Amino acid sequence: NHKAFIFDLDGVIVDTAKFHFLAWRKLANDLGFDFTEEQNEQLKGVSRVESLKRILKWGNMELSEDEFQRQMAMKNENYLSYVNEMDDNEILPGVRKVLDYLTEKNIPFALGSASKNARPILKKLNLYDKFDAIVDGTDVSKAKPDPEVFLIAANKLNTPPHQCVVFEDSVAGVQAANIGNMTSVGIGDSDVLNEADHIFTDFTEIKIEFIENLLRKEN
Ligand code: G16
Ligand code: MG
Repeated sequence: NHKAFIFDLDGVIVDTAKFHFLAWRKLANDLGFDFTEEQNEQLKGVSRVESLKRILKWGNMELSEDEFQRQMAMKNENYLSYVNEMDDNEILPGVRKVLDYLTEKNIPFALGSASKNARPILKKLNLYDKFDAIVDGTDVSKAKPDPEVFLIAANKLNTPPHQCVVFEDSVAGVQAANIGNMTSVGIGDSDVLNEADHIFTDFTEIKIEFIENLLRKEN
């Protein structure tokens, strides 16, 4: 049976994906080019360093190591200026209902995020103490689609990977869950996330019966 749940942060629990997009886009614009929302899909779930590498490639640009670090720091500062305005009203619709259900039923759940800002964001959302484990960008060495972040989370939840369910909004994250032998639930566009075992547009579409079925289902 499925026994534990792992949630991505950006784009699943909270819509910080839009803040990442705004901040990366400003960086690109300041460097003299632009990129599309479609290209932005390739940044979701991807680490800060890897995101900047991809963006610079789109702009046909190379930066010195110092300048690379400086641009990353500026992006993060800009990103945090949005994050600092956030409170628990920003928790995406339908998410709390699922977390509350799991808490009530004593089913363990973890955060599995690529973000180095995950812990402060969870605190801002008043969710920090709800999670049985938190694994974020400060804990991992390999970025999604490598399953490292989810495998560490499964381990912390004392649950074998095949009994874990992962909620993800990114292609890289869905792939990481699949490679890690976990059940993947994609949150977002079904055309983009077609590799997921289950796909929902957002959490308002997820009924408690779906969670109960996952808990019953042999995997
Ligand atoms: C998130 C976002 C990515 C972002 C990454 C690193 O991951 O989806 O777009 O680049 O974290 O974030 P930071 O710059 O805050 O360390 P996730 O896994 O929560 O979706
Ligand atoms: Mg995400």
